[in-house]
Amino acid sequence: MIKTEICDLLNIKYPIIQGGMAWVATAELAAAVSNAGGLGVIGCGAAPKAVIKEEITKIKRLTDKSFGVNVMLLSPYVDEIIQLLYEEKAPVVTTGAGNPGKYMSMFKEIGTKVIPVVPSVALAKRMEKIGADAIIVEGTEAGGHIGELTTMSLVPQVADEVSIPVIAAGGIADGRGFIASLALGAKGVQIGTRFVCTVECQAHEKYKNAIINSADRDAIVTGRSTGHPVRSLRNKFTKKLLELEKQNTDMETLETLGVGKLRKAVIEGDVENGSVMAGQISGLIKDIKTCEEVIQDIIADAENVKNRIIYI
Ligand code: TUI
Repeated sequence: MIKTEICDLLNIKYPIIQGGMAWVATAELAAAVSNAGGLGVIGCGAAPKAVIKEEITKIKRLTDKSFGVNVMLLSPYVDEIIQLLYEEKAPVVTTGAGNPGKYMSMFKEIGTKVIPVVPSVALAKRMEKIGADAIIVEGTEAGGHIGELTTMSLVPQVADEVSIPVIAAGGIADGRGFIASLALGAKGVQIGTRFVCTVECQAHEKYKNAIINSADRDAIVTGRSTGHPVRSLRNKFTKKLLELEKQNTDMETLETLGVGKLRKAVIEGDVENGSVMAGQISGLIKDIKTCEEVIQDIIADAENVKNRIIYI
């Protein structure tokens, strides 16, 4: 049985946290992950307060287990979302795409565990200093908005520099990735793409199939030229973006082109003209399982991998 300090900190059975993916990480998905012994996380993306309030009401109906809410700090609604999470006393808050420093004291006051996602050692150290309970160290293998360093190189560097627990993210989808993360010094993992391809995930079937049908080199990066790199599956939309980037198209035009494209793919199922955000591990994912099966398979596989390592 694999148990780490993350389990006690977050009141969960397995140290597996579900990525707070915008549009994808609804109350249904998050509740299924929490009911399976991990930490389900509602993804706020750029949704307004009323939408997230409904999701929180829903998850409280669907599970009696702990859960988290991911706040995307570039959201125009970030202040009202934070206020909502304060009122609702969210058990766990993860943050992405920025520095949650100015909200930390509010959450401390109500006992909410705050776990920022960081792409560097410097930010990890800053987060520890201002009172983060743990940190999610996300490598560039991840889907969506990404940093530059790989999980393999970033996780051990952060683990050596902070005392709070590290959670590895980016490129993890099975027991091998889970054990590798622990070997690098992490106390748990955050998994996104693998949870997209689950029965309980409400994303369009075509989005799930795009991941299942993808191969190793299909999860590519656009937006490097604007300073907002995003990883998604190669399609008509990424081709157009990359062409425009090559022509040195201005940042504003490129950013405007991205607006509404994640919704287009996740909700409408337009996997050609929409943004199919997914990580590099997409090529490993071949089927749709329940969240319970995903977690049980990771844990069982992790035990096997662990035993095999001893015989090297
Ligand atoms: O946030 C994510 N992944 C995301 S957010 C998202 S929505 C979006 N869509 C289009 C463009 C931009 C956002 C889709 N996927 N992952 C966590 C993450 N956070 N990765 C990298 C970071 C990060 C980057 C810079 C965290 C902090 C940071 O700090 C900069 C600073 O010092 O303020």
